[in-house]
Amino acid sequence: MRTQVAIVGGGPAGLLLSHLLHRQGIASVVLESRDRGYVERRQRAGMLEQNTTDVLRGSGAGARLDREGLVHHGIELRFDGTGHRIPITDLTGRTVTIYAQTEIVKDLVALRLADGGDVRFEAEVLALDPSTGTVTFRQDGATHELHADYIAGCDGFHGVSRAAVPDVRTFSRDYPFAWLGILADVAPSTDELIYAHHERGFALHSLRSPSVSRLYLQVATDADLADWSDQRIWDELATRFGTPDGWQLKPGPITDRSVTPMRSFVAEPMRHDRLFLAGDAAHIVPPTGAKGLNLAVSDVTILARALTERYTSGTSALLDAYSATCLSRVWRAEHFSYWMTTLLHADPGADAFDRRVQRAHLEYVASSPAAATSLAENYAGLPLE
Ligand code: RFL
Ligand code: PHB
Repeated sequence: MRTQVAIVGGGPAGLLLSHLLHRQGIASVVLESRDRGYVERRQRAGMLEQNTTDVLRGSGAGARLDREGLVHHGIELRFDGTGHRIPITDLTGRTVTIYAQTEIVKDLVALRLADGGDVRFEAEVLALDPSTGTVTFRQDGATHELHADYIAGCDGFHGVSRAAVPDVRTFSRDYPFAWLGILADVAPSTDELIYAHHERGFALHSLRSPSVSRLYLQVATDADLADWSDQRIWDELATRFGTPDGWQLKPGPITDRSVTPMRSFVAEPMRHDRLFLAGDAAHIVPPTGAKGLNLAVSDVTILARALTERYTSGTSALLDAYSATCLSRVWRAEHFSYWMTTLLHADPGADAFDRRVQRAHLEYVASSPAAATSLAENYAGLPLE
């Protein structure tokens, strides 16, 4: 079996890359280890930068996003029971959009299949060879080989691609807390996202639609979902979001729940020979900055352009620059995500000095237009060019 680009992983990075390449007349095969339903239902990101919505729209994948995406112009930081609005659009001229990763994945799978794309579910990649472009995978109980000019490693943090980069250097930070995320069938209690800092821990109020809320609670790294009854989750959220002015958090039936560890991670370089890493396969950020999916989209946008240049003009300048181009964006997002995480969480190891410094930082961001602008431009995402 032969193709131009073998894509390992059918998450947002792999599916979008396949779609962008197809638009340029470049053939690809996507190999995804899970089944379609699993990939389409996995609850994750929700906040899209303007770059991300621009890429989806510009490539013809934005029809439902345009109808159902919720455009936001600001976020609220809440501490000591008081809200401080960061007016993202006023400060940056850019907007952000709430549209779930599950919906992006559904849209891209449907588009790829409608365009005759080769997306294989339950096809697990076992090994890949960056020097020959050969990918070995298992499907329907048999082992197959796919030969390609290039391999895109879009197989997420737990995939196999990263290990095929010899001399890969990794940089990481594990945080001493995790997030318990819930999806609830209840109208959001807020129009804009609320990022709350409380001495008991961080909480985030996000949303999915006018009738579905998405909320997160900082919990211990060893938190067990069995210890978190619905009542306990709603009580804890109400405490952390509490204000003296009568604002109320509306509880409702919880339809999905999970605990996610918080980690920063970067692998360098993002290329070896014919293999290019993209998305979570190459880097992870704690979700406080809402950057993970957006970085996956910027990586594959940069990769699709580079491959297009290679196939149309024969030059490989953009491919050769791929790793460095992505990594400078990645490290900006790494810093921002780390900065937002330490600004807003309650670190169980913090001493009185740390807490005073954190307080000063929160007050600075809430009161200084310069500090708020810095947060806003990173949150809304720096332009791709
Ligand atoms: P994915 O989505 O992990 O997809 C990788 C795919 O590869 C498959 N795979 C394999 N396939 C074949 N053979 C193998 N050997 C394979 N090994 C793995 C996997 O089954 C999977 O389908 O990586 P990708 O495409 O790079 O996308 C990255 C994003 O999923 C991730 O960065 C975001 O979800 C992060 N994130 C957020 N990002 C944002 O930009 N905004 C947000 O608001 C946001 N919120 C979040 C988040 C992540 C969260 N969790 C659960 C980690 C909130 C949470 C709670
Ligand atoms: C989400 O809606 O899932 C979401 C939004 C903002 C974040 C993280 C997650 O920072």
